[in-house]
Amino acid sequence: MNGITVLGLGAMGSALATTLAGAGHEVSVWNRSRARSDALVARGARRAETVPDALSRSELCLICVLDYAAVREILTQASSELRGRTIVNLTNGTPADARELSSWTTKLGARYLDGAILVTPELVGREASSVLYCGDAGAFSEHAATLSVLGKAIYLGEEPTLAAVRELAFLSAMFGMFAGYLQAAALLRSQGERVTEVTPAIVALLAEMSALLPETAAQIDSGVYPAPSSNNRMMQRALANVVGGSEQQGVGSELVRPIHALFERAVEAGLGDLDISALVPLLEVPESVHSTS
Ligand code: FVH
Repeated sequence: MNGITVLGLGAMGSALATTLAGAGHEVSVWNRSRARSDALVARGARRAETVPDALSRSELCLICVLDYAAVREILTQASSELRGRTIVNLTNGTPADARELSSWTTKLGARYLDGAILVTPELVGREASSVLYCGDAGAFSEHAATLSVLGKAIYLGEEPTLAAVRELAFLSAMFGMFAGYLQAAALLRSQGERVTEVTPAIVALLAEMSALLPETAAQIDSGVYPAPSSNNRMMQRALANVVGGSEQQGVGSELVRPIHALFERAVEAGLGDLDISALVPLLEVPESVHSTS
């Protein structure tokens, strides 16, 4: 049982299996739609016809599918095979998902690692690739060298929610950037401009803005918010113009209204003279009303 099992052969699962096989590991694969394993099998991977068969072949089992509902559906088909296995779940999910799956697999006798892949499938196994892990420390140290084939293996700690929260934070930053860019593109098109012509200037602006983030982070961590040259009151007015101007141009304002509302709340709370970093506490819901789902 020295091989590795990969469950789920979507874009990411296929990249994981291909990379592990390319590094010389014996890889067994299973996917709900059987045809998706054909290409890997043609390159030497071993096809498992059922989930129990796939799990029985390796101590180390990676799973990467659409969501945790699918993970649970898959592993439930082989719950009696979980004992003695290390399950590395690289599927995106919430902290509650991770906590629940960790508890369920552990009760069934498996060691559980929750992970988050920080790159697209094309980059798996390349220099730029990093994967976050949390959960069973012994399982991680035993398999760290194997997992490093996929990208830099970063262990965050035993708490099973660590990787999920970190991944959701990264996705929040990424989707925020893309949401802003989609609005920019729609506005440009409303004026008959070519998005490709203006995009290099947007890229330059975003590079300048993202260079400010370490300073913003220090303010957030210290809770000391300076009065900057670009204050929240000024930005609230500018955002009101982004909302109103978009609507005048026939562009939807659904992406920008929430951020305008947050700045409005900041001004009402007396944070108008401060830096954008002062907005973070406004997003923090008291612990007593945290949702567990
Ligand atoms: N692709 C990316 O850029 C990101 C990078 C960061 C990590 N994410 C997460 O990885 C998970 C898988 O993403 P994916 O890109 O591989 O997704 P798809 O190519 O759409 O493949 C989906 C696979 O999930 C299987 N599946 C879905 N539902 C079920 C189910 N109920 N039972 C069994 N398998 C299921 C699907 O099977 P099939 O449709 O081929 O039969 C695919 O194998 C995801 O969490 C990302 O957020 C990727």
